[in-house]
Amino acid sequence: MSDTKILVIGACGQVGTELVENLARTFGNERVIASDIREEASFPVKYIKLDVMDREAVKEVVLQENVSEVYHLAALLSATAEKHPEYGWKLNMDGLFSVLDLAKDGHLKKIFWPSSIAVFGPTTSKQNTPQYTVIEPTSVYGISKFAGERWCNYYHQRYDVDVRSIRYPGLIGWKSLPGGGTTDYAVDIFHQALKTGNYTCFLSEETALPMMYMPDAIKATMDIMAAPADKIKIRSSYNVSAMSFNPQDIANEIRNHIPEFSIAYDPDFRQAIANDWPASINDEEARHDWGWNPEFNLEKMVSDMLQNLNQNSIVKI
Ligand code: AKB
Repeated sequence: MSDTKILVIGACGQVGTELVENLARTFGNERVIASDIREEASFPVKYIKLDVMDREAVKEVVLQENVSEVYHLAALLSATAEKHPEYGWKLNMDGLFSVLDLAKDGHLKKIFWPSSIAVFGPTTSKQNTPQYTVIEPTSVYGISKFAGERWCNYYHQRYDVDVRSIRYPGLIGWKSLPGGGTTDYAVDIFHQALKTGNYTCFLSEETALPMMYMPDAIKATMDIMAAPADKIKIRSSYNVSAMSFNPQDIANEIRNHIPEFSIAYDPDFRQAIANDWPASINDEEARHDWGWNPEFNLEKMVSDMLQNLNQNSIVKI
């Protein structure tokens, strides 16, 4: 821990915003650097504008700042990548190679890179989807994440790169607005429930998807990175899960706090993406290998989300 220096790439995103805070709290502000494509950003740590597609710039930051570990979060999510397929593939893949090659060349000790439930496709069993199964992604994002998983495993096997990965489900948090994901209805719904008392959902009411509250996602991310290397048996990416619900489930739970809340359903292009994803995930390997154990279920998450959005006046009622 004494010589740990962490660079978070894509720090301004939904995960990065909270991950930087938690890493700074654990390791100290001076041991964490936040970076993203934006000119400026407000973090409790040093911020550097960085384009992950610029390999030389990434290498320069890693060497100049004596970075030992990279959390590489920058990516185009599912819905946005469908609108910009070539850029989505390029950003998601070239960005990963920028970081993997630095580790291969001995400049990094450890890498975290997130995969996603998006790697699963319509030929995968939807209920309690296992770690090892048929994987035929149909979205640009899912294809890039599955390819990335195979490259992470290759770089570990061939070059002994210590890269660790988890397949994020839909993530829900109150500290940042969502950024182009198919599961992001589950964030938007809270903001609309508090602002207007109603929400029109872009997925159908019975579309069940694997979901996770952000505190659990941050816990999984930091736990897999803290685990001894010999505990990480899977070097593609681990299934992780916390809960599974559909838009009607979360609307009903919100109504337990806001009785007058109403929801309508108007599925758009994101319905086709969601239709190919699992409804629930089996994560027994993550629980066995490195002690994964989520804290939040739907009831606890809804209560915490509404309390924080209210208290932090992020949403004007
Ligand atoms: C998305 O919806 O694209 C992401 C994901 C499931 O990885 N939240």
